[in-house]
Amino acid sequence: VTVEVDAESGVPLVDISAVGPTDTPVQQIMELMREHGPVLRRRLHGRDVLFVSDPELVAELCDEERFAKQVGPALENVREFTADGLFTAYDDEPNWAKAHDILMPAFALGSMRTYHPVMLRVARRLIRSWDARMAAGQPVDVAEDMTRMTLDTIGLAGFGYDFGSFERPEGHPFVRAMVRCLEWSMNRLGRVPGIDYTEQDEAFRADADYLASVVDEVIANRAGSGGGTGTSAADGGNAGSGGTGADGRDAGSGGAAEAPAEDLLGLMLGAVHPADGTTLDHANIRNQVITFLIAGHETTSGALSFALHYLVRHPAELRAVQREVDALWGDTADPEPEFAEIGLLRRTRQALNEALRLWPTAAAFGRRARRDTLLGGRIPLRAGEWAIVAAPMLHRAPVWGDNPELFDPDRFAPEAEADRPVHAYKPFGTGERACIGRQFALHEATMLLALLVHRYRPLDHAGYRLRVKESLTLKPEGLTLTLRPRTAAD
Ligand code: MNH
Repeated sequence: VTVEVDAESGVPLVDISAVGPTDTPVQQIMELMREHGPVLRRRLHGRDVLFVSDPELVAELCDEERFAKQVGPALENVREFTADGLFTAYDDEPNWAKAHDILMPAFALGSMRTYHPVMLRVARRLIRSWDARMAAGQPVDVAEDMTRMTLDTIGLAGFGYDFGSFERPEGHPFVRAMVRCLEWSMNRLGRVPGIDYTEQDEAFRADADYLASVVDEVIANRAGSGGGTGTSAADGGNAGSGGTGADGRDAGSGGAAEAPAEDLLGLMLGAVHPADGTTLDHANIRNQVITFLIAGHETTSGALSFALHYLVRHPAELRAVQREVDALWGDTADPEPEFAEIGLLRRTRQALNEALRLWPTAAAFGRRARRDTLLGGRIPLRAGEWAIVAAPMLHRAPVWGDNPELFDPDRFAPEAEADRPVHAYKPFGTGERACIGRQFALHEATMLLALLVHRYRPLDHAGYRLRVKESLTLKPEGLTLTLRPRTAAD
């Protein structure tokens, strides 16, 4: 790694070509920023990217008058399999505004009420699975089960489609193909000129085609839906009917399931744009479904996994969350959380916010200058040039106090929040391209975390040391826990 500081702007130019971006590029940027400060230009094989985590400069980048979302190199790669879906659409692509306008109502806070029963139903799948593990004295793989839970939730709530992930020892193949596609998107950023990557690209293409085939099945299930027996997703491996079994137990075994009145797919297939009366075309709907299946579960799963990790690591914080849920649900064996109760779970929500501070699972977002400008009065950006906000370091900036590595949910007490600059916390991006699924994610995650700490005493049986795995998003790698039932003493 070589470094030279630009005399005019004071921005260090750090050339990492000798080491490459490694398999943890976000953590590499964090290291570089710890060493060279909160603004730096990273050079890799002649390509330069400006990374920013200084809260004042980030506040400028979040000014929608001066900057807009940039589909940076990482998202350009994701675009290879999500095209003009909401996440990877260019600002000026007509389908972005169209899909945004059609789908917004489905993500208003009030709409969460319609997803709540489905979220609870899938939360119970995870609990049943964890009960069985507990009874057998076996540890649970946290990130894997959180991923099962979040995938089944977005599948059912968004598209009336049941991935039945808890019935599958290896999880749903959709998840593995998706993770490989995300890894391809990430690793492609570090390609060395002159090397042949045909093999990787062909494997990627096969995975992307498979994702598309699952999505076509999700759509076909609806289009021709008389409901009824579900066919399993494209691997052909899973028989059985979706939905709720006669004994009231939720079998969750794959395929079509009853959808809420107006879910995402219903909106996309039916709704006409308020302004021009047109609907989304088939190709775009396919891109949206694939986008939501990915964006709608991968990051939430990581957030839940980090939150549980930190609660286990900080027993006093775990007890604080347990006091909160106990006050609501007492020692009821199987609480029936109501929609409105989830909003009361402040302490649980604070723990999640704090986990997302330390490890914002979608760690970076790009901002493009709308016109020639000077960032911080000293860093020139031409119209069209862009910078990347590195959220994990923004979230460790001096405004967070002198021990930013400490997991401390009190940082999200209302008084503390009022004292902080508004742009110091950006786990969900910014502006009109900020996360559309934020309320969805927080409702789902808060409810599950609350139900888990209400029911179990989670134990670190293996002396786990946090390792953060990067596949474009972040997850704690290899986190397993054993579970005990709560007793009066804990
Ligand atoms: Mn989500 C955009 C983080 C959960 C659907 N999401 C973004 C962005 C961030 C983000 C950051 C902005 C990226 C950028 O500027 O380039 N999202 C998260 C996190 C969680 C999350 C940390 C969970 C925790 N996201 C969800 C869920 C859904 C979802 C759940 C769907 C149900 N997110 C989206 C979509 C976009 C997005 C769609 C793109 C919105 C747009 O550009 O119009």
